[in-house]
Amino acid sequence: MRVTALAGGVGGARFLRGLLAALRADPDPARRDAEVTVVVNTADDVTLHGLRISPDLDSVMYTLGGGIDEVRGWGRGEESYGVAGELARYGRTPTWFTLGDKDIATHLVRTQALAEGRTLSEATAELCRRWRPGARLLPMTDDVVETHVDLAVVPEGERAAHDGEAGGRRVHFQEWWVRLHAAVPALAIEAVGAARARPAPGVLEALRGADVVVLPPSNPVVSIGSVLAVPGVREALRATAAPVVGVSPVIGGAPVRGMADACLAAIGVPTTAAAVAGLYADFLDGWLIAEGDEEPEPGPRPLAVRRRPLLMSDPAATAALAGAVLDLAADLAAELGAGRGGAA
Ligand code: FO1
Repeated sequence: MRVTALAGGVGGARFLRGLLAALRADPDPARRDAEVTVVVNTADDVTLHGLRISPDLDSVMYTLGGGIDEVRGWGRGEESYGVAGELARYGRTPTWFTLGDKDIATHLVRTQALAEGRTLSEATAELCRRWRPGARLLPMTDDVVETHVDLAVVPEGERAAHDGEAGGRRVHFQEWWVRLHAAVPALAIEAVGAARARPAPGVLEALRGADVVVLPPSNPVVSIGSVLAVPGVREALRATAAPVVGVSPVIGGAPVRGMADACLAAIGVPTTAAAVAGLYADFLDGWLIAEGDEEPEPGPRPLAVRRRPLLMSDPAATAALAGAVLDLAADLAAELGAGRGGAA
């Protein structure tokens, strides 16, 4: 069985750990021996202190490989910050993005690989040879795509860049997310470079050739949305014979974690499970929502909706949620196996 997931950072990584646990514990050998491919968002990537940093690839790699900082969901566990302290003493900025000493080794390996002309896919494969995540991690693209955010106002306490500057100052996503805590409203969020980006090797095949495609509860705008912005990805999701099943990242009008509401507000989408399903309506076949949440309006495709506890409060809860996704996919495969073909 081939399972392909799209994923962003922290929430996606935690879900994927539960998915792998559920598969590996399943008595059905098709599930137990499933090949899992994860297509990971790279639009959070940023170059700081001369290092190329891929936060979502690293969150997935460390979480599945056992090296993650469990509390934060990013960076390494048992970390020290000696280098970051030295950089600050040199007056190097930014200091708001804290790089741990062990984490820096990952960025050095990636940066050196890229400098030697290898691709992000190749650098990721090298890093995964150490971490052995138990799934194939693919960047969504090997081209540079970066999320930039147009701020609605000049951040509190900052000087306007020029007289009359009101909104529209453009910052890298990481500055908006980490330094400004997404507290400054965004006029627009753009995955810069996405329109010219090519899917990384294996990405389209992993979507078209899957038996199941899974959308973890990652940020629908800056994580899943960025992956969908890579030309060819959406078409592959529409065309795949696999059932595409997602988990709502929103419970009761609020994001489960992170600040997806700030991102949804920036694109004028309500923070509801139904509205997020609407962003995926042209390819989604199944959607898991929390007990009290509204079902999505009927869209261009039949959508099977199930209510499940969505809080990934511990590994067992996460594995149970992943199991519910696999069960819905199996039910849909049975139906789709019969009727698929005409579905646009
Ligand atoms: N998030 C923060 O809120 N503060 C940080 O200082 C920070 C550093 C950092 C370093 C490496 C890395 O891979 C991720 C890091 N993150 C940090 C998380 C990062 O902003 C992620 O992109 C978000 O969590 C969204 O995925």
